[in-house]
Amino acid sequence: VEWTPIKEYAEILFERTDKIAKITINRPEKRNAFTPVTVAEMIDAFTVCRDDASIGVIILTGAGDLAFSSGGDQSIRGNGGYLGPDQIPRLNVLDLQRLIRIIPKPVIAMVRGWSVGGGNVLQLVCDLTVAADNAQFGQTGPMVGSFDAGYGSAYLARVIGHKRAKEVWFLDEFYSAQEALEMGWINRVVPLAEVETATLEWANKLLKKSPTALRFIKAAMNADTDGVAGLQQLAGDATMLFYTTDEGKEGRNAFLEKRDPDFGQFPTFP
Ligand code: 2NE
Repeated sequence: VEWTPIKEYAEILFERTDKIAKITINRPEKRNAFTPVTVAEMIDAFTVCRDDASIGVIILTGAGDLAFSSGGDQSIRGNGGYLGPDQIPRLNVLDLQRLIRIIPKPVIAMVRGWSVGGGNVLQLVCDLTVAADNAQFGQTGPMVGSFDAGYGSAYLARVIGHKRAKEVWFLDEFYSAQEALEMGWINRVVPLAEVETATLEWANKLLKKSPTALRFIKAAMNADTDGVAGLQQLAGDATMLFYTTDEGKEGRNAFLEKRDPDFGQFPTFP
């Protein structure tokens, strides 16, 4: 497969092949640990994907065979967050988690090697995960004096169950791809050499489905887990569709034409 660069960044790669975009954390010497800069670049790339109607599926991955991501870069962890060039302590990976959740297109995590800490939470919030057979999953927060008690814990409990989620966080052990698959933590395990082919195979299947159907399925599942914020997203998708209807347009047109709207002309289905 030929990957064409979309935009140049310092700490990530951003490429596409046809309607599939690939965002790659590119710090393999640190097992793809992320900094505020890495995260800001991912937020920018995901935003480009969100706005570009010619992109239908996004793959998130890490450079090399050794790691998807090892989480926040502990060497630049400061007092209250991770420090970038501006020295402001940030936890901007939480904004990225939200963006992956709300982007109305399928996001597939493609995991090779270590998927650890905040990196593994990124894997978790992706819609689907395809892992290589060398992948290892774990949360190490309590070991290094950190935790993600949002999606990383509460949502993890929804995905793999409360007992398992507590085991994962309390014991800080690593789980093989096969174990993660059995827990429902990930979707598919394939040999390392086949992971990109398998991920692209799923991406191409998704591209054949109705994007609006996938969008609402994602929004509905988010609404169930994200409370009012999730409902806002589902409602926003409904508003988007409503704006395309004659009934929706009648309200706007009547206002602009300074007349009473005639909503009676539109059928109400049971
Ligand atoms: C990932 C793991 C298990 C890999 O082990 P191994 O043996 O394959 O590699 P090694 O030698 O540990 O790592 C290679 C190089 O990458 C650096 C290491 O320090 C090492 O550097 P050099 O000695 O070659 O100079 N490296 C690896 N992970 C790093 C990291 N996260 N930050 C900075 N440098 C890192 C093993 O390396 C490991 O356990 N890494 C730490 C995992 C971890 O605890 N991550 C942070 C969790 S907290 C978090 O992510 C977080 C959060 O909880 C809440 C909000 C935001 C973030």
